[in-house]
Amino acid sequence: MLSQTDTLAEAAMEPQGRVTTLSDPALDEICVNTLRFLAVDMVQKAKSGHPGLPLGSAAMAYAIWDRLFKFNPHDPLWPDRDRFVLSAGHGCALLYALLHVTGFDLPLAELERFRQWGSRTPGHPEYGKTPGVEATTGPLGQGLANAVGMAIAETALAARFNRPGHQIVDHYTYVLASDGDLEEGISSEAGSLAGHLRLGKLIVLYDDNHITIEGNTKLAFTEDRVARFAAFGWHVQRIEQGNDIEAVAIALQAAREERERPSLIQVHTHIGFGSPHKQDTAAAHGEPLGLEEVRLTKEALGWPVEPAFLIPEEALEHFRKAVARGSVAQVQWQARLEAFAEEYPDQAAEFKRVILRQLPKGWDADLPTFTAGEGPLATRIASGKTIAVLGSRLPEMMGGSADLDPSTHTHMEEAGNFEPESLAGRNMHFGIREHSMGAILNGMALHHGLIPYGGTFLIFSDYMRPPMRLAAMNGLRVIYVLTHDSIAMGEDGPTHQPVEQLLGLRSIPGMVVIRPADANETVAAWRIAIERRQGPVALVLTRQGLPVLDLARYPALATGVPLGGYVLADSPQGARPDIILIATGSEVHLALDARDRLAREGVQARVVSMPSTNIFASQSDPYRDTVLPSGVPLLAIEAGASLGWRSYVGPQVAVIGVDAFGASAPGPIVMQHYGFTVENVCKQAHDVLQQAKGGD
Ligand SMILES: Cc1ncc(C[n+]2csc(CCOP(=O)(O)OP(=O)(O)O)c2C)c(N)n1
Repeated sequence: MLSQTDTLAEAAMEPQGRVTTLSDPALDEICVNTLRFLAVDMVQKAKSGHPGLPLGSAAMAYAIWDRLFKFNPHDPLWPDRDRFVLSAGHGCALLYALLHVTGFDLPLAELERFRQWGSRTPGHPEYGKTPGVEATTGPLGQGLANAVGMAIAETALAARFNRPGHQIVDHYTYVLASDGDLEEGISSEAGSLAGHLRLGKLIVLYDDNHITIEGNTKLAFTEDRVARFAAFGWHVQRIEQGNDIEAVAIALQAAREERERPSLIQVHTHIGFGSPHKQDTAAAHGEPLGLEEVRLTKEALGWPVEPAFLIPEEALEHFRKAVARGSVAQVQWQARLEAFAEEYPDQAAEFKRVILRQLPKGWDADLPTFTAGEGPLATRIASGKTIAVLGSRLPEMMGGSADLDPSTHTHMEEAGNFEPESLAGRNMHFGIREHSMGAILNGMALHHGLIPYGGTFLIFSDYMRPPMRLAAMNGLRVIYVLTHDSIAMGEDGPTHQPVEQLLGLRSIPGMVVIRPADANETVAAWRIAIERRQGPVALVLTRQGLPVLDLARYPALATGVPLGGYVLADSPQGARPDIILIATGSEVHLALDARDRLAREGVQARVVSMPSTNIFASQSDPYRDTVLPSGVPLLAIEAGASLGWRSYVGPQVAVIGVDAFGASAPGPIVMQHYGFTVENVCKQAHDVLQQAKGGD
């Protein structure tokens, strides 16, 4: 056995701080069985979970973690660590076992509390809850696509910061993916893009155990997966014997040396390996083996039946070498960073800034202010103009759209395209792949060092919703640019006209949705999005031109947007209003026009612009009361589902909304037919007032 000092000395000679562990098959087997049975015991004690994947894939996971993985258990977030994503999140007992034995801050007691209230070992990995968990996974396919995003981030940052003789960004992204991950369509979207981008430092181990919940994959999944990824442009390998650690390690090494293509290694394994009655069956997938079967499995693999949660001393000693190895790797990297800083002080400071996700001084200095004379201007175009400025001030901004840039206005002039030939480019072309775009954005955000954004039509946010939900759950700074935001987008008709999407996005906990009313509200919305470090922001923008509100006439606009909702135009006589018209986005202009007409009709209306119901909800009660004083009738106007408004502003609100699918016709005509006219708003306002007075 090497002592820790020997290990440090040996590791110090390795260029990457990696140690080629002296192979000791007997010790390897003990280590792998330690992982297997920690996982099995966790699931058994919790009386729920997934023992099959850990039993089958512990050996390949061990091959990565023991032989190649660059990580520091005592500093799980150091920037140049390799990333490991367990895309098959249901197998997380294996990951928790690895984290514990290698020395992360995850005590054995946490393993014993697997899936229990308040534990750091939840039923699927949750980013931020458990040190060493790089991404929240569980919805199959997401983790794989997150990893593509992480590999993109690594590649982009390496291109931006590395200099000859200075490799300060140089790490791999490893994924453990299952049949389910590869069956999900997102794996093809993400795999296709990864192959196109030639992400050579992305390595996927595919746990090919032929079993999913309903049985054998022959039921529904028979294509040649390896050929599929080869067709995507990946480097592919097959390993017949998944428990052959050396074979896996050799394949991983070959994958690392292949720098032009991402790698998929198909590894044949046996779900529930060792279990006499459950191996190779769906019964091993998602339920405890049962006490008797646990005993039989331990006996079959030569493992002591008691005690549960056994970690033999020699295994622990071996695993814990990761701590010394990791700290050496990190120290070496820090030395490289210092050398880099000597020669390139500005770039080094910039690197630290982006990794720490700080904004540079004066980042918002040149943001545009639009004047009324510049209207009509669609908010998507105002957004594009804002992106142009932000993109030049924030080199960490990286994004694009799902093949809709001419419509979403998400391109950054002069930032170049991110392509294999131009890896320092910052404009992404995600292709028509909204689902993976969302998950890739998440991976980019998880990596740190970038502000990722992605654009598509609001209607197609439906295609991106699973990763949007995860962005909110992970607390990731991802920005969505969602244009063509209502039935007013017109001729393309109901398939392209969002109705329930606003409501749907607002209902995601932690998602901030902003639907600005004009160009200046759009700039303010972008400011919020850039400053929000702990969660996603969806900017919901119009296709059609909108007037630019005159800041002299509506001074509240200058400061109102960060409050979510504010009094844009008070009742004309400044008295307590008879009614409050609440509107978002394009409908704010309708509300303003209605306010004028109502005044002529003897009704004093206040107009509240509410670009973000989510942000407004987080304001203090006194502030909300000043905007919406109790007792004043409310009428909300929004070209989207009316459901939701009661929870945003109170049970008494009346709503002019869209509660049916739209129609194909020019936008103004559609809006007119759905009641978005000054006449109808005024009529509804009178009705509301009538009802408030108790009339009918
Ligand atoms: C998007 C999504 N759909 C469905 C599920 C439910 N689910 C969990 S695991 C699984 C399939 C398991 O098969 P596989 O991926 O091969 O894992 P293994 O059986 O090898 O553990 C399914 C359908 C899920 N987690 N995510």
